[in-house]
Amino acid sequence: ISTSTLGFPRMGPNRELKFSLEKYWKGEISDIELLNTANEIEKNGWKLQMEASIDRITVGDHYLYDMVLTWSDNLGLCPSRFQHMDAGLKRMFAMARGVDGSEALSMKKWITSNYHYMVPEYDESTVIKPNFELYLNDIKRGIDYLGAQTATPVVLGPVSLVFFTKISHGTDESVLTTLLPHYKNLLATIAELGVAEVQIHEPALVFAEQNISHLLFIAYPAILPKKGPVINLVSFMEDIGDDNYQWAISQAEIGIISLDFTRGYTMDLIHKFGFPQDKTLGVGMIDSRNVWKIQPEKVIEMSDFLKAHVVKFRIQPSGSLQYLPWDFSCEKELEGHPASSLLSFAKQKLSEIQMVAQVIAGDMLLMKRHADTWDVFHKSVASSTNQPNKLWTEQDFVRSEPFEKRHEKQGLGGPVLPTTTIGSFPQTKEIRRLRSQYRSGKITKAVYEAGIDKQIAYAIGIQEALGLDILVHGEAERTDMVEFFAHQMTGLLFTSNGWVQSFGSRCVRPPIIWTDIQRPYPMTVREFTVAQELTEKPVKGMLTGSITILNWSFPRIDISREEQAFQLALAIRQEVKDLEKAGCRVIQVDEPALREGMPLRQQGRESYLRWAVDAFRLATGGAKSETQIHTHMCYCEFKDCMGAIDRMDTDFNSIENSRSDNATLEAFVDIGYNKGFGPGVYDIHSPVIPTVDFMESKIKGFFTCLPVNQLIVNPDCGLKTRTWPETIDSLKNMVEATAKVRAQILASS
Ligand code: THG
Ligand code: ZN
Repeated sequence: ISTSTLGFPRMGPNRELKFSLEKYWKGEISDIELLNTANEIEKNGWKLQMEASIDRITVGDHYLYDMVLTWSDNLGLCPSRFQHMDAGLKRMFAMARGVDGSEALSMKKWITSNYHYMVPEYDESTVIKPNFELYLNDIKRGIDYLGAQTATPVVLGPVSLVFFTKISHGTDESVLTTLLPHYKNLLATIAELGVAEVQIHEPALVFAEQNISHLLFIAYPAILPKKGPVINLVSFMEDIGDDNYQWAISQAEIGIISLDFTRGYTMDLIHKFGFPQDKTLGVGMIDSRNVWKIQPEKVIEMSDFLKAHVVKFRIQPSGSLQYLPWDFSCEKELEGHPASSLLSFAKQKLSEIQMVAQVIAGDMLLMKRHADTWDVFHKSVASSTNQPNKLWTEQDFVRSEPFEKRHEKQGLGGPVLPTTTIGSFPQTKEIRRLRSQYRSGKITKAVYEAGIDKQIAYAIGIQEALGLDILVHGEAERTDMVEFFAHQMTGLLFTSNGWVQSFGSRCVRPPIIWTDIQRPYPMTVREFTVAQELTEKPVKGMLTGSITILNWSFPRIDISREEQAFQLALAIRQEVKDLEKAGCRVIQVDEPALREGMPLRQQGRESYLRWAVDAFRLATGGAKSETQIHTHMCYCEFKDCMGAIDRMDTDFNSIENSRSDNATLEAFVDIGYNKGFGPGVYDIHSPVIPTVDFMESKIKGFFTCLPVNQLIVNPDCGLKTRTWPETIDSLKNMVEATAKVRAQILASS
């Protein structure tokens, strides 16, 4: 049985690409040096895949920043504000990060994952001017190293490129038509290189409810060479839906269809429409988005299924391995841990692919060994923890009184239009140094805490001076909003080097949910208390919600995500109780990833939103009526889950808004949202200080949608990425703008 991969992590075993990129951006190394590093990492990955006897290994896909960005740049798809620059790396990075005065392309979450892609733009001045020199060189290097039978070029398909592009001139069809001749040429050039196969990645196929058929029919087979490499049509993250599946199996020029069997309803499609005998099925059954090794019952099920329905197939990951860290064996602290036999990072996934291929080929001894490993886990690890089942009742999901009653009791004595911030304040060098000294044991806990308390005092002092109404302690003690909480719970594992690219050079280290989750001691009460003792004004307790912790971790696969979300929710619920006991009157439970976890397909959405919102309600339902519960959400469109947001039953909700006019606000008004609301009044990501006038009119704009007493004034989230001077100047203007609006309200009443 043959095997294939669809992509490998690009950061390198020790994030070599990240550090090289950051040096290059600072002007410390040349583009040659940057490319050398990238090529070394790529070769390192090829070597591992070759040693694992993978039959088809991808080449041409070692993107320096992002796949969509590189492809739009190679095609010359350049918005007018960057056209004064020569094509090349400088221009590509300018599009990714912005350059004096020209705003970067916008960034969006990549299909239900925590990876982000850059949104290409097509405007009236865009002229498609392809330059595939670098790409073709990469492919030649791949062929030299791996041989033309193994090296498999990756092409981002034209339909997906158009699908992800923001088009302000023409239609998706007209842009597609412009692109097609260039795709045709490129594929012909690749064919001349003599490779056996080309992967055309068409992730847009999984957006089955947004009809892309017309684009597929125009694009294929117009671009495919009559002779040459076998075409492998690749999709991932979901099933591709009835229409796209039927289209794919009917294309004579497509020899291989790669599908994701770890999410969505892919098996149903094959049951329904069959799989053609003359094509090869790329069976994406090794989860490229989770470190847990496949469950034995899944292997058996798939083996039976393939025998019954498919003639030609190969075993592969469900998508690129870029969503996984590089190598588990680098985790020295987990050496000998039972996890080491059950978890795979990218490198270990390669052996997992081979293991599954051999089991499906009939090696039952291997199967038994794998099943035994899981057995040991269930008998000796998972079952030795306390199952928190039935630790909650119906009432635990409901606040003791409805919003109107709570609202009356929550008067904090502040003015109308209370001002606040989302939670974090600038993470200075000094703060980072303090944390790292503590982590490495260079300073004692007492010294560390004294250092943190100094930061808290500074943050409180600044907020008092600015005249903000609801204060925050500033989160100096926190690195990542998930990591910080996960570290203080039992049942999760941490890696020291398990980095996964989030966007550009930025990475995260998702925790691994290992057994049942418990919160043995308060996680945030100390810092809250330090802050609250310094001020008469209410200080917000700042928590990360259970859905966000779940989505930004690697969850277990042997129990449901719902069960894990509820376990996490109970931990947060205890924290809410302890914060209340410490005198906290306002508690914010952030859920930035709530929307991201929503399945693409309509049929999965309702149940997800039910348990996800239930988990939030379990976390916050125990709060007293007098306690104001806030939440904060960002990075997404909310229109298709407004009912769910309402059902979270928070007293206040702040959302990232500054870049979306009033559209998000209007969506809330449309559903009759009657609780407190804090749409961001300025964009934190821009270094420009927002003026008083700008924010005054922004706030007044909100009145056209919502009554004054429902509003709270806050910026968007992310102040931790800014400096103190910028933060202070911006917030000063925000408070002043609010004061002006308040005065006008007073005068007119
Ligand atoms: N935490 C986690 N996931 C996230 C976010 C988060 N996903 C989406 C969103 N926020 C944006 N993502 C990031 C990811 C990484 C970074 C910033 C925003 C970042 N990382 C540091 C780096 O790569 O240098 C590493 C940080 C560290 O040392 O811990 O800055 O907030 N889980
Ligand atoms: Zn946010």
